[in-house]
Amino acid sequence: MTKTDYDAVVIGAGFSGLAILHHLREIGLDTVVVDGADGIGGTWWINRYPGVRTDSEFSYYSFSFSKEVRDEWVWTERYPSGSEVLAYLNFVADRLDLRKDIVLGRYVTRAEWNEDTSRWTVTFGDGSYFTAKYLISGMGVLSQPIWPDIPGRDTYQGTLVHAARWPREGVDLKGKKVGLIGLGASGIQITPVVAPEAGEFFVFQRTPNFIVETNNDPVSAEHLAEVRATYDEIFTRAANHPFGVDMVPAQYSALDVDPEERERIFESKWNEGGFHFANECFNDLAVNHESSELASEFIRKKIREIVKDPATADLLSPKTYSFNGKRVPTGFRYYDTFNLPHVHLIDTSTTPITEFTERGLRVGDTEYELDVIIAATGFDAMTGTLTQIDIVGRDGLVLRDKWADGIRSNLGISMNGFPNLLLSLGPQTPYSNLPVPIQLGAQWMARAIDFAEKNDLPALEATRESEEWWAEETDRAGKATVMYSEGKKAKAWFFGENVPGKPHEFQVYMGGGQVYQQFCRDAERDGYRSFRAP
Ligand code: N01
Repeated sequence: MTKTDYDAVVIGAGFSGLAILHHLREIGLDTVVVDGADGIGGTWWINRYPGVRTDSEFSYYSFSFSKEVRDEWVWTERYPSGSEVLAYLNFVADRLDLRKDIVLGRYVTRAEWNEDTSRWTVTFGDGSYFTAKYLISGMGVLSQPIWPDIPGRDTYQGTLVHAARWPREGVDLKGKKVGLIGLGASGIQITPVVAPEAGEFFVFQRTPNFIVETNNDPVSAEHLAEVRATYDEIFTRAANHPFGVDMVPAQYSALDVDPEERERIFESKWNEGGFHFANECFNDLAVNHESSELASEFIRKKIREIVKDPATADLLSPKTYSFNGKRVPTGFRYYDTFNLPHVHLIDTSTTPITEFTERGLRVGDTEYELDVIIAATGFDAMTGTLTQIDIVGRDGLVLRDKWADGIRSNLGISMNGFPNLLLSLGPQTPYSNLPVPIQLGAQWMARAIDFAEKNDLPALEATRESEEWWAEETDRAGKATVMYSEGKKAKAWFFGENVPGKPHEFQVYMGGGQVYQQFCRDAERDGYRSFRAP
């Protein structure tokens, strides 16, 4: 008979699922990972849009816990492509012999806690099920794509594709009239890669972003050897950094230096590329509106230097919010793309896209005929994957209903009413380069379960008090950043504003990854009392 009962069921075979499986095996737990997809890789299996790659450098966009993996895997690019990260995760699965405990092609539709047996029943789309004492979500934070709320989507007769559901067989763009809706991190990666393929490329922009441009260099053998030799220090620095990157946080404010010095620092970090600009110039670009505005003005100047047409440069320059007011995307020659004669930037901030038509998109009185429309319009972030399936806890409580008026969790890991349900990267966890909190979270979880098993705890379950404390701390930390402002404020997924009906609250913890990890260590030192609901 096929086995159906386990100590732990982990949903999701991406970075989280692999790390959790590895660490739960270390404490002797009989664990299975399930995933609805047909391959290992999670986000990196699903996301195959043109240009998909990391926007963190490989040295800290990877696991540190396996010396074999560190020493044997060969990274080829400073910012690895999606296919390289996917290959890395498959290598991790093989090298750590994880594959035999991963079941693919099983989509979870429901998970229900049984009070009599103190076990979860995890049901799949085909009606089959597994049972387990512990249920762990590794479903990712940005896995539930959303379409734009533009009428007439079914009317359109051309090829319509969502960036996060790019067909495995690809999309023929050669010489085609292509339209792109959405300029978050996905659209910004798509733009420079699709533009040279397309015959005409129409980029529909509602809100411009501040983009930190970078070069993507090949990784030399010397650099790889140096990273391998110092990986523990790299990971420790990333774990102690607010955003989980291997960078030394700047020590002073943008307001502490004179304008010439400020310009020199901005320029040198801009040339280092990507998040170096965001993290290493000054210590207050994310928390002080005046400093953030100085960085904004520097980037606006860069846009004017790169983009030849002044009107296009002006449109690409955000004015309604300042730098760090939204999640900052890394650009790989994004701004340069707008110098190509067949690339057209269409401003939809004042006249929104009115409708899909049979042949394309209408904006006000103008119809744009398009062979292909790409929607890079984002995700029901942080909670979407958890609320779109029925997760039923104690006394029939459904997680979706628990969170209807606001997220409640202890450290984004556990919810009152849901015994032995643990989340990797739940809502209210840090805004970060994600492999760092994923690895630390998997290790914390393994220690917590080990403690629960050795001490015969009835279950790991957040207390109500801990949920209120964490909701207040998440709110306080978010409101201390430039993401929050009564006046000049960006509309963004981190605040739940991109999904109609979602409560407007901080979905992520903005107080710093290192601060969050300290809270997790404190809970552990305290014998997990805030995870022992009466
Ligand atoms: O989605 P987004 P994303 N008409 O929500 C626009 C991670 N990620 O997939 O800003 C016109 O950021 C919307 O416009 P506006 C990363 O954490 C990481 O790009 O609301 N436009 C916006 O421009 C990221 O933050 C990586 O005015 C419409 C866009 O759609 C997160 O995923 C790569 C519209 C949505 O942007 C999400 O990024 C990719 C409409 N009706 C993603 N509706 C890497 O690290 C929506 N929009 C490599």
